[in-house]
Amino acid sequence: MKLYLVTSNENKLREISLLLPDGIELESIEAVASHRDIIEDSPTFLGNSVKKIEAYMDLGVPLLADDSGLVIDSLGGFPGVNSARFMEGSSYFGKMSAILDRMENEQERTARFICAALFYDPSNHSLLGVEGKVDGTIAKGISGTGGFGYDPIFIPQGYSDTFAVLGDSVKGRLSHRATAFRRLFSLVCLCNEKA
Ligand code: ITT
Repeated sequence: MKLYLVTSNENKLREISLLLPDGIELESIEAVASHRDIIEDSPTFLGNSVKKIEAYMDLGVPLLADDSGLVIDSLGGFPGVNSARFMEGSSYFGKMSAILDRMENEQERTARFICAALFYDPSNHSLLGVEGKVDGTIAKGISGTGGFGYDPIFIPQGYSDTFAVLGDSVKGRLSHRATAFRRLFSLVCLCNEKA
């Protein structure tokens, strides 16, 4: 079965491609349709994920979507659903520096990445949704070159380096996205077997 991921973020496509079970292939939606602007103004990750699916439902192909972000407790959940739009146009180095400045004297550094993942089956118009999360803390500085986005400031629980230092093998085991899509793929396979 071929699934189409609604994203313009190549890093998501790469990370999810590493998780595919036998029998499932993945392509970017932009391989079969031109880019469509999606207004991600829902207050929840799930709500924004639904908007991504709705934007391409008319194509009649099986779709996947991922809405995700970094939630920092001492900043009241910021940047949360606004993780991509916060300081839009600035580099991630600039965004991470701004966050670290805001947390300069903060001892409470707990945070988590959250991912709401959805599968849309056009044969019966059904949606399957799951959420994945990974707990951790915000580092005191920016380090590492792996991953993307806020990976250079996020230290997953049980480790002392950031996701960007730890690299794909650790991130692929622990991350919010890996947890969500492993669950989602097992549900999709289960539904396929029963169909
Ligand atoms: P699409 O909407 O096109 O899928 P996007 O990058 O805009 O791509 P989101 O709307 O889900 O995706 O925003 C997620 C943002 O949260 C993303 O741009 C990063 O800033 C951050 N983020 C999400 N997952 C992350 C991860 O695994 N590592 C680091 N940062 C992440």
